Amino acid sequence: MEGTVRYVSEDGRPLAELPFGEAELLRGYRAMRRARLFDERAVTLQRQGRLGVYPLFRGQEAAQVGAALALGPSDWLVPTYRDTAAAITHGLPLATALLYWRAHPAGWSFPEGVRVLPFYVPIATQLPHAVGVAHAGRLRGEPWVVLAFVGDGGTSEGDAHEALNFASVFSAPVVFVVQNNGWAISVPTERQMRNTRIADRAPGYGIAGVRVDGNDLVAVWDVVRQAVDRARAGEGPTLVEAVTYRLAPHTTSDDPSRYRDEAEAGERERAEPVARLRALLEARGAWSEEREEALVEELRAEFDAAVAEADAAPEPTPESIVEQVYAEPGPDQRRAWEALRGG
Ligand SMILES: Cc1ncc(C[n+]2csc(CCOP(=O)(O)OP(=O)(O)O)c2C)c(N)n1
Repeated sequence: MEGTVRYVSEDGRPLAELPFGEAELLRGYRAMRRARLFDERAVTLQRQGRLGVYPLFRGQEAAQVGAALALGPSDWLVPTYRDTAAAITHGLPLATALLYWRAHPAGWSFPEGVRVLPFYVPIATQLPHAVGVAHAGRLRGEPWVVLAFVGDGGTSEGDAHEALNFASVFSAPVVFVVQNNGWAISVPTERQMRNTRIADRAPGYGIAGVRVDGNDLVAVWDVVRQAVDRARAGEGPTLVEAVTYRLAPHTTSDDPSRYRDEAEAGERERAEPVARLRALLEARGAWSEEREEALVEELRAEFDAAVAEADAAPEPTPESIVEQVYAEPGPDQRRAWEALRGG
């Protein structure tokens, strides 16, 4: 991990003076633990038939939560399907996230005031959109910075190149966070690209690039915070490569044992982010088993309340499939709507 920003070792020892105080570290731990609980419980709901296909993020909590914590309330988050942890950290209500993964119309548009775009499933499509939001904000004199996520595989798409180039030329206030989690479904990073150091592409676009240990919450938070500050100051975009690992299957429909040596995943458990920050906090006397139990109980109650709220959403009607495609339905949508209504 040469040339990679890291503050905390895999066993939770500080490697440098930490840029955050205890209250911030506790806030970061809470947000990561909350995200992990969401992931665990979402899988259970999916197995019960109460969510559709669900993309897990276990092992990537620090990359997502650290980046989201670096945002201010006016900033926008543009997530891929993988980034529920980031979205709930930036204010997406848990019930809305559940409804989204339930493919319920009430989860298709996010509540007013929540500056999170819906999860993008087509790979890298979100990047030109993110740059557009950033550029538009500048033209309108809005103070927002846009944080866009993409996977290592997603960086091979044309959209990624177009977004990086446009953002560079127009100094758009955008931060690209690549979660390099080692795999694009079954394709390992080494088979996706010759140069697996994705941050090294930044100089080619004339922008800043940083490689960070994506399992180190402190490092991700600090690096992205600096990138957000630069963007806000008009100093242009940054390409942040967060090196992490997808401990879980690609989605609940995937079986990684078909393509991945699962001993590898077992080995990577050692570097995982939640236990790492917990070890750091415990060594400082700022965390304990009792505090953990109390937190988990509180988070379970929060999640249960979100499930109850999602369950109470009205049963969707068939025509809702086409209602939100355009502001004004075109002839095709209108025809589909009539047919779905039995007309
Ligand atoms: C345009 C497009 N092509 C192909 C797919 C199918 N697909 C879904 S996920 C995925 C791999 C993405 O890998 P990566 O960008 O590394 O993200 P990760 O899932 O590892 O977070 C592919 C090819 C898609 N969703 N969209």
